[in-house]
Order: sequence, then structure tokens, then C-alpha cells
Amino acid sequence: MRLRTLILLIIFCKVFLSCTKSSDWAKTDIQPLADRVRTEFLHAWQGYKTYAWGHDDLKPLSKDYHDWYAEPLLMTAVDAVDALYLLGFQEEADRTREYIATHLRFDKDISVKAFEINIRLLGALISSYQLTNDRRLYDLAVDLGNRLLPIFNSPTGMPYVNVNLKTGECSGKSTNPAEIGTYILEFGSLSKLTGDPVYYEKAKSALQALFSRRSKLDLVADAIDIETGKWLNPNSHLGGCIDSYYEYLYKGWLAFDDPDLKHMWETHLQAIRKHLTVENESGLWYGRVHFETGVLREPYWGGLDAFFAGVLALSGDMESARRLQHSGMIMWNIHGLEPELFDFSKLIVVDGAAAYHLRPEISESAFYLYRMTGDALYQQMGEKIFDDLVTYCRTDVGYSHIADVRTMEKLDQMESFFLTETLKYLYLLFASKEVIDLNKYVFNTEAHPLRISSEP
Ligand code: DMJ
Repeated sequence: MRLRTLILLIIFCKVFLSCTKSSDWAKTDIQPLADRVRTEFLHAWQGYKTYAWGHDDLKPLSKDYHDWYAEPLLMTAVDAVDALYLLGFQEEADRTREYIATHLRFDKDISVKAFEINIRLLGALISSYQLTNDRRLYDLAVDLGNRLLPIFNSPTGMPYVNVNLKTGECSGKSTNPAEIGTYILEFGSLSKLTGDPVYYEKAKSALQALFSRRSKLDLVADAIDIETGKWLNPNSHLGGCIDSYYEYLYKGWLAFDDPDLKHMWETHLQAIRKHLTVENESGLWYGRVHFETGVLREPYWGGLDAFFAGVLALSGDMESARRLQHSGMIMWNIHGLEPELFDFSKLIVVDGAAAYHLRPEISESAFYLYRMTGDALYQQMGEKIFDDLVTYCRTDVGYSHIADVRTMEKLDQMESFFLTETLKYLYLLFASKEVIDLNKYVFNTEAHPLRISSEP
């Protein structure tokens, strides 16, 4: 046996055993785990409130705040408000909602990244409105949706990257499928709420414009010019810049029952299976290929790619979902936190992509797999992820990003999605299923539950 194969086998066995150490685990009392997640949520939330209230993000090492633009948009507070409700912090959620309703205004002369504002703020406002019926949140959501609409006024109908919230001036024509195709859930919800089809139509036209430019292999690449419609590079994969485009095709179909979205999802899924799949000694992976030839360019998987096991589970492909999540845990367990990119041919972190940004995707997939299968193995995975987060990322006032998972050096940053996605999915993995019914809600890519059922 070659030495490299032997090393791979040893690592694989170590990781596999750490994932399945006890068949008794299923009998574990799960409530204390849900309580621990709540406690850590409150810890990070209090840090934000103490050092960054009225601003966007907490800086968890310097105990300071960070704003994305010249004027704050209350990013963490808005992003977290539905999580406060779901985790059962009713009074804190009500206070935060009151603050948002009386302080958040979008009539600001700042050019913002439309994708982020859509998934974090618009998604949160719609979701929080649906959870509380507070009409002020509805007004804010409609106002924000209208201010984002100019992004779709491009020659192709695919959205610009940035928009000035006051003037509507757009910029940024070099973009990617994720930033083009991650509007249908939020904009479709706005259409349902307002009765005005324009939001859904714009978001859907953007999806169709992108889909029509797929390669002969039915793949998209990760950079495109939205004015000319020309691809800017040939890399096709499931990671950042493409990820939520695929996610929204499937979830968009779930939410709006639109057969065109189903067709686009199924076309891509078939191509992904055919051209991105890599099987090796450690399991199932999806690589990075040339979108026109299907030739493997990089045997890389990463923290962002890890969402795909969850979407596969949601779509009913349990076998691939299970195997992919197992691969994700191999990536996680090598160092105890996952990197941005992982070379699955050598089972090592990719140099220059070794950071861990408090990302939720692997926990999100554990949540969906648990909900779909009822297998406590996924709660066990969640416990391991949660313990590692506490061990390596906790600071005295919050949680920090990690510069390199091989050294665990901390960074002075806590993205809003840590509260609203990472801890929310971990909590939901351990909490009663009644907290959220997946037949009635679909989560947007920032984990904001949007109502798909017409029941109250
Ligand atoms: C979040 O903002 C969203 O989940 C997005 O789709 C991808 N990146 C982050 C989390 O990693």
C-alpha cells in the first residue's frame, strides 16, 4: 500500500470514529444542548448590545463596533430579531423590534451591496413581520424592496452588484450567479404580501437570463458581466459565488410552486451529478470543474459548499446528502473547525483559504438531515461543531472568526450570520420540531423563515 493511501486511511478512520463513537448517543438528553446554544446566543448578543448597539457588527476582540457603510443599517440587530423569537427570548425580541421600527430608515445616500442587503435585511424584515404582524416591519420591507428594484434595470435583466439607497444609482457589472440568483424568495414574498407581481417577475427574469447562458453541459461558471452577458471565467462548483443560485432554484420552487424553477433546478442537478461528482477513498465530494468541458480543475470543497448536503436532503436525495455531510465532517474534524477551502484529494487545508468565518452551512445541513431522517447522528455532529465553536471561537464578549484553522488565531470580527444562522440552526437541531414547521416555512439563505403556507 502506498504511504499516502495509508496516511489517508489513518486520518479517515480517526475522523470516522470520532463521528460515530457511541451508538448510545441517541439516548442523550438533548434539552441541555438546546439550552447551551441559547446561553451562547445570549452571550454573543449581549456583547453586541454592550459594544455595538446602534451599529452593524460587534468586534469581539477590541470590544468595538464595525459599520459596513458611512451610516449604520443595524445589521446584527435586524438579522437576529427572528432568531430571538425562535430561541424563545420574547421580551428581548420585542424590545429589539421596537428599536428597529423606530430607528431604521433606508433613505440614505449610501451605495450598498444589494445581495447582502436583500438576504440579511429584507429577508429578516419580511420574516419578522410574518412572525409578529408588526405593520411597521412590513412598511420597512416594502420600502427597502422598492429601493433595491433598480438593480434589475440592466440590458440583460440580471442585477447590478450595488445600488444607492437614496438615488437608485447602480454600479458593478462584474458579478456571479449567487448575486444574480438569490432574490426570488424575498422578492417573491414581497409580491405575495403586496399583491404586486413586479418583485417576483424581476427576480425570476434574472434567474431565466442566467439559466439561458448555461454551458452545453448545463453548468454555470462563477463570474459574469451582466451588461454583456459574457462569462468572465470558467470555474463551476458549489461554493461561494454560485451556491445560493442553486439553493434558490429549489427553494423557490418549494415556496411558489413554479414549474420553471423546478425545471432549472433539475437541469442543473443532473449536470452537477454528472460533471462535479468525485468519489475517492474518503467518500463523496463535488469538485471544481471547467463549465464547458467538465474537466476537473481543483479537487476542492469548502465551508460554503457544505450547504449542498442540506439542499440535497430537502430535495429528497438522502443517500447523497448523508454521504456528503459525512465528507463535510471529515473536513471539519481534521482541525476541529472547517477551512474556506479543503483539498479532498490530499485531505489538507488549501493554503490561502484556511480561515473559518463562523459559517453556518455545515450545521444547516446537519439540521436538514436530522429533520428528514430523524437520525440522532446529525445531532451528534451538531454537538461536535458546537463544542468546537465554544473551544476555539469564544471570546469574553462574543465569538470571533478564525484566521487559520491550523493555528486557531482569532480575528476581530463577528458577522451577523453567526447569530442568525449558525446558532439558529444548531438550536433548531436540538430543539423541539414544533419551533418551526418545514411544511409551512422555507428558510432564505440567511436562515430567515419565510412563510409558504397561507395559514396564519
Ligand atoms: C451567509 O450570508 C449566507 O448563508 C450566504 O448564502 C453565504 N454566506 C453567508 C454564510 O456563510
